[in-house]
Amino acid sequence: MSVTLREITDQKHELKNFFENFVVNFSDRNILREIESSLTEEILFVGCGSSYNLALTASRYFERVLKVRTKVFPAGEVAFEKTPKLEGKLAFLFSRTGNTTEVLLANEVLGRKGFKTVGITIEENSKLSKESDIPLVFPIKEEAVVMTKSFNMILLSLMFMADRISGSSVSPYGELVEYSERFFDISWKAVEGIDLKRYEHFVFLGVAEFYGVSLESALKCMEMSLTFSEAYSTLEYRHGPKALVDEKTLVFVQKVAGMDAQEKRLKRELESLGATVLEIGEDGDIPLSNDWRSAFLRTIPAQILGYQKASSRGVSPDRPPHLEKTVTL
Ligand code: F1P
Repeated sequence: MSVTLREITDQKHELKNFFENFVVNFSDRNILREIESSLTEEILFVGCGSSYNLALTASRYFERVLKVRTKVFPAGEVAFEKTPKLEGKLAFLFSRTGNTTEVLLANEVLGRKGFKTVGITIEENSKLSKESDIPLVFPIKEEAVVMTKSFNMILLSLMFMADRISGSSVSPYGELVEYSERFFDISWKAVEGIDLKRYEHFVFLGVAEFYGVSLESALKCMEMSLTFSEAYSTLEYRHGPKALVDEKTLVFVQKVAGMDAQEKRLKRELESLGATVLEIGEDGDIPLSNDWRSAFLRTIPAQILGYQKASSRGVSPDRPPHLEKTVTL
């Protein structure tokens, strides 16, 4: 079996185990202390590729529930000091493998600027884990080149932690995790029902946290299936990108509370241009709560789509051309 498929499918059961055995007790004292003392400052979120998308998604939720100010940068911009003046004293650096050069350089630069760095990774023996001030190593095993389940598991943990710190309700997580197995099966069926050979262009739309999720969805489909894929903040799609829509376009909309009418109008418009539009969210084709906390489930349909499209094209999702698991400069 493909290692990538195995890791995507692991989520069916692993999300629940991980939640019950790790997330509910997850509260690193050092990090909590640092976050609490940084609440009036700006917190940096830094990463590359999927880890950048993860940083972006998590940062929006931190802002939402903790009322902190955040800035998100690709690690390369921090590493080579191309950012505006950096303020604050706490930085979250994301790298699944913990050995991506730009992230390690960013860690050094931030250290010199007096930041305390939190190194978020799944590899205990990685350089990031050794070189960051506060290593945060998640107990997740992931071997494939393409990052799948670890994106969702780390996102779930960080969002849960943000809610815990802010004192907001964490009970929706239990319900969402309970639903994850069914959500996986529904997503699988929905993708299986699509005539994938027909589509050569995937579009993912979402706002705020769900924009980060959409970027990650597009990246999955590109990496695995080598299909032109892009992501936009939902209504931005009208402002130019829709020029490329035709009957080979498959659009996924991440539904959000309060934008029902706009989402419906956009769907009708894109369908009239020939596209197929699937909605993820309340009353959608792939039903899911519109709560922001559902972000950790929302890349699953695209992970399945990337895998299925790769198979339909005879491409191996385990060996994406030109890609390596860790980019070293
Ligand atoms: C970051 C990353 C991956 C991507 C690719 C290259 O790696 O961009 O997200 O899938 O294989 O590297 P990491 O810093 O999270 O290990």
